[in-house]
Amino acid sequence: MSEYFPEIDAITYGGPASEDPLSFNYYDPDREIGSKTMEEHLRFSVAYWHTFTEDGSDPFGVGTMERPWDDIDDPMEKAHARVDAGFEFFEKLGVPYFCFHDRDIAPRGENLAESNENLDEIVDHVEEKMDETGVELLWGTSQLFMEPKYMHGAATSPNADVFAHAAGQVKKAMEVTERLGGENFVFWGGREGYKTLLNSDMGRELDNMGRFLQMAADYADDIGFEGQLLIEPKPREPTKHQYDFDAANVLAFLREYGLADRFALNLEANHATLAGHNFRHELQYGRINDALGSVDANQGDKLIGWDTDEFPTDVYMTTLAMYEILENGGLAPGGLNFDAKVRRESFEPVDLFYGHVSGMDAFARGLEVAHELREDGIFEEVIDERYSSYEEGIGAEIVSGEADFDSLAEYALNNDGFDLSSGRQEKLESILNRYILES
Ligand code: XLS
Ligand code: NI
Ligand code: NI
Repeated sequence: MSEYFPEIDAITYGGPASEDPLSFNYYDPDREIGSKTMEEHLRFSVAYWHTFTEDGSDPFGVGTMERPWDDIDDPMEKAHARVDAGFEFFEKLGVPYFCFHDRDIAPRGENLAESNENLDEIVDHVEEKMDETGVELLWGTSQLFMEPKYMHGAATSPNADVFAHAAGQVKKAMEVTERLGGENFVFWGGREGYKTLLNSDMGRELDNMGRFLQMAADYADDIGFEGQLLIEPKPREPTKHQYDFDAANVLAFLREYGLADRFALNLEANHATLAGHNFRHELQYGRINDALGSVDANQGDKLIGWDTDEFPTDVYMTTLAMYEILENGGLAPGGLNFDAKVRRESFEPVDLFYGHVSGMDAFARGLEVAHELREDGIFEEVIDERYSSYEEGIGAEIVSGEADFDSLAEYALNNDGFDLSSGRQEKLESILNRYILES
């Protein structure tokens, strides 16, 4: 079998002083941080679509990428070559997981039956490579947005035949994910949203989306799929308004349709910023609602209003993300999936390695710092102190339910002193910087 990345050796840990950008400065998979190794904490995954199927084209220009499978014309042969290249890449990078959409790994056929056949043939190959390398599937998903039939949505399409087709496609993708031992199955509502309310019945579309997800959960039970079902929020793009806007919106939807026990959230950094939140906000919102399931690790550009899916290199962000993940008790069975792509100007295969290595290092360093911040109780102490008035006296009565408006008004009429304390934001920001830069 040919080697697709012959110029790259396995990436190894070189330590903070290493000047080789094809070595890890911080990611040392076997190193223990608290009770788990870095590998167990971080559960890194490569996104098949961004890494092996994109060509760098954008609305203003054609593809730019040079890829080792470029000269293969037959779509199935090309798909097989990508599987070999993919597993070579995963192994050289040293990631334990990958993620895919059904249509990334195998080409779409003339109809659903042919697409399913293509998928089966490629999945045989994927399964062999998984056995051979030990690389596992973090999650599978269905691509329900690329084909023209999905122009109005899939589960929320006004056309019932499209709803049925989407159900058939997801059914197959779930079977394949189950067969490959996938630990999660993701629903990102690609075109589940609207361009204009002038032609849309939002109530009916949401009801249909609820029906679709209920059927998916039922089917997961039917086939004994024990993985986690995840919904990935995103506020816009490709539609003007996506129904899965953000974590809070998705949780309200799941509760309305009785699905909250069956689905958790797959939260993506760039989607958080598009929704007007920072990444930590979304992670914390998921965590406090017991719904933080998995993470699409990337970052956006603050000056650009769309999903740029850049590799995460902002250590400030990765530190606070890892802080939330540690507070959550980890992500398993979820993980950190690099839903990220190299820029179209970074067209050489080696750039795929640079991108992933820098993202893995940024999260590994974030993990180290977040762990130390928690060990030293830096924020915990300040936050506990800030809310301490609820631990005794009138505060404890509010929390226990003993207090009501009568008793509180009486208390307030006899109490003029407020023992307020400083929020200390600036002090905390300075301590955080010291931990990031020096610990
Ligand atoms: C697109 C989404 C997509 C999902 C998987 O913006 O992030 O890549 O993660 O369908
Ligand atoms: Ni994503
Ligand atoms: Ni995205």
